[in-house]
Amino acid sequence: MIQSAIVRPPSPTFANGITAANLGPPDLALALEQHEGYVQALERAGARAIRLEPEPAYPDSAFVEDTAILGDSFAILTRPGAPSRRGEVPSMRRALQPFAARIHSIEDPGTVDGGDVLETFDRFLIGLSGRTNEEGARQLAGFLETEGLVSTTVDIRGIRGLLHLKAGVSFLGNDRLFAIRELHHAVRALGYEVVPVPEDEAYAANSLDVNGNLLIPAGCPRSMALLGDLGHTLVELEMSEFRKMDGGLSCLSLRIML
Ligand code: CIR
Repeated sequence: MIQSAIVRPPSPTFANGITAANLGPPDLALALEQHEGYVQALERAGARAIRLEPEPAYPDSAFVEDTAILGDSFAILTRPGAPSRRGEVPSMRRALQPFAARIHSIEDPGTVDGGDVLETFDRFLIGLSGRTNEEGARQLAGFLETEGLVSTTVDIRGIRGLLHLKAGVSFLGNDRLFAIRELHHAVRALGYEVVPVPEDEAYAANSLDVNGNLLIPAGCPRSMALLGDLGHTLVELEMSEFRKMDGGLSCLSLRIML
């Protein structure tokens, strides 16, 4: 059960963040509205929202998921792959202190973005990407092992346009993953059952289960039909302004199970 979720609204510098999306600049007022809709969906799903202050010094700081990986009693603070994002970590350390009995940290020269880390029923998948390097993945796997958890790397560096592992795959429960075509082979080889993301709806690959409610970006009707037929309770959310900044649903929160 996800008890709480850390979120941070976008700040007035939001449009200065990193993006390769080519969808134009985000509208801050609309982004704030969409963020509020997201937070309300989390709360309706039973997760208490812990709202951090906006951080104008860090334009990408609304994407809180990239700064930490959480277990049931520990946190692993990341060292984000983009140097402009590393200053987001200290305030996340402070926010996590009350929840984590143990805090580990990825150290230089390792880099990890939380968007590359997908927790499934039996292990964590760690994407090797332009943001998460081999040394970061090695350190992360070591911390997870210390905590009694298993992990496997998935190399996404050859997949054009895929920023993070979780931009291409989400966990649907049991051994089932919702994945873009480019990842089918890799995740099937690991023993997962694949639900294919419809070709023209790749953005839906970053869907997020919150206590049995599957949050899914608006504008993906084929994914809605497919996942609805599989029995999921769906919550559709407007994400256009975050998409412009290469962000998806999962990256807007850090979920706490305690
Ligand atoms: C970045 O490039 O770092 C941000 N503009 C987007 C991060 C999205 N994070 C995520 O999907 N986990």
